[in-house]
This record gives sequence, C-alpha cells and structure tokens, in this order.
Amino acid sequence: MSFRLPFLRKREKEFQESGKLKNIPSHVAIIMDGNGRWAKRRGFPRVAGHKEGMEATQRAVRAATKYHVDTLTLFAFSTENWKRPTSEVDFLMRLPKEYLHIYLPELMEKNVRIDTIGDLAHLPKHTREAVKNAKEQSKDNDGMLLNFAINYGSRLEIVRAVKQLIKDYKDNQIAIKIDDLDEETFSKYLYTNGLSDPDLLIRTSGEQRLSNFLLWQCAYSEFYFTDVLWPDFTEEVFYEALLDYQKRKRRYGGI
Ligand code: V0D
Repeated sequence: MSFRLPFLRKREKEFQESGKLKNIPSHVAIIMDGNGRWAKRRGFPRVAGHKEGMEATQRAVRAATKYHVDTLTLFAFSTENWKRPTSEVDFLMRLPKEYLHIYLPELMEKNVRIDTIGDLAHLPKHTREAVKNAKEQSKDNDGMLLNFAINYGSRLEIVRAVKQLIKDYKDNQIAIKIDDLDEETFSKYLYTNGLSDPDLLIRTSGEQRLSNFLLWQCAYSEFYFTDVLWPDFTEEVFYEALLDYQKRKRRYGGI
C-alpha cells in the first residue's frame, strides 16, 4: 500500500505542526445507529431518520478528512436489515444513489476514494449501478478511503472466506500446505483485504455491542460509545472520540 505513504506523511507533518491532536487513528469504523429512535422521538416515520442520517454521514466524512483519517468504514446496511419492512428496505436502497448525487462532487474535490465491503450482488440494480459508478469515478483518488459496508455481515464474511479458500486450495490456486495457513493469508480472503484493521470503532445511540460488524478486524480495536443518535452526529462528537482515543494505551495482548 505504498501509494498511501505520501498522504500519511502529510498527516504526520500537519499534526506535528498543529501540536494538538497526535496519534490520529488511521482507520475509523462507525456503526451509525439511532436513526429510527431519532425519528420516533420527533413523531416522524423511521425513514425520516435515515434521511437525516445520510446528512450526518457527510458530517462524519468531512470530520474524518479534516483530521486526516486514512480509512473511514461506515456500516450502512447489514445482512440482517433485510428483515425490516419492505418499504423501509426500499427507502434505504435509494440512499446510496441520493447520497452520491448530492455529495460525489464534494468527495471528488476532497480526493476521497469510495469503496464497499459486503455482497452487492443482490442489491437492486439502480443501487449497484450508482455505487459502481462512484467507485469508478473515484478509483484514482489517493486521499481518504471512504468504505461503505453494504449488505455486510461479519460471520458470513468469514464463512465466505473459508469457502473461497477451500475452493482455491482444491483448484491449486493457493500454494500452501494446510498447516501453514496463517492469519495473514486467511485475512486476504476477507472483504477487507488490503485494509488496515480499524484502530477505533465508534458506535452511536448508546448500544454497546458489535452486531456482527468487522469481528475479525476489530480484534484489537479501541471502542468508543456515545449516546448521541446518528442523525445528531457532528464534528464535535468525532473530535471527542479522537480525544478519547489519544488517552488509550494500546497493548495488542502484550504488556
Ligand atoms: C441509512 C445512516 C449513505 C445509516 C446513514 C445502503 C442508515 C444513512 C449511504 C451510501 C444509508 C452507501 C453507499 C455509497 C454511498 C452512500 C447509505 C445505506 C443507508 C444503505 F456508495 N448513507 N446510507 N447507504 N443511511
């Protein structure tokens, strides 16, 4: 991932100069929870919360670029979300297109590259096309990676990885002995191949659980929980999470 080095150096330099925030997490992942609750409190339908949540998403993107986070992964739609009413699922499936229509020019201007993790194959065609187009347009951007988890579930991600690994092994596509299989090789089969593990995972709305998000990847991540509902998410909340992260002493299982 040598192409990202100039960006990282720039980040370090700017923060040596500013002196305020050091130790910025390279990869921040966010579980954007509380849209439904936000709407319910106001007597709005749930989808109004999702719409407002879309704007909060852009506030998070702006904050992450401002503080020179390298990768921002956002949990937009889980494999479990299909259980919601059809009308809500339909609404959610329109949001990528709407978001990109409004914000892609700004993302391009900010040099942001867009990518996804999860199974896009079963999404409506209009959703897939909008996302595909944004990925293509932004593929040469070398600023922040904005990574949307869509139709993503981490257990399924792991099972899928195992299946592919077995197939590759049977087809002699992978030149290793079973006993030599290690974490590094295995992790190449995950959607997150090529990404660093999240340093910081933020979850809004007061719930303190991982909900099948990045199980493998969050093995050593720091967690930050806030009661703020996702539609109320601001740069200040993001900054608070970064400040909290500064105080953490990461051990990775060591002493
Ligand atoms: C609703 C809060 C942006 C969470 C944020 C597919 C739930 C707003 C996107 C998006 C959603 C996805 C892909 C992409 C560009 C934008 C999005 C979904 C839901 C469901 F390339 N917000 N957003 N996607 N919400």
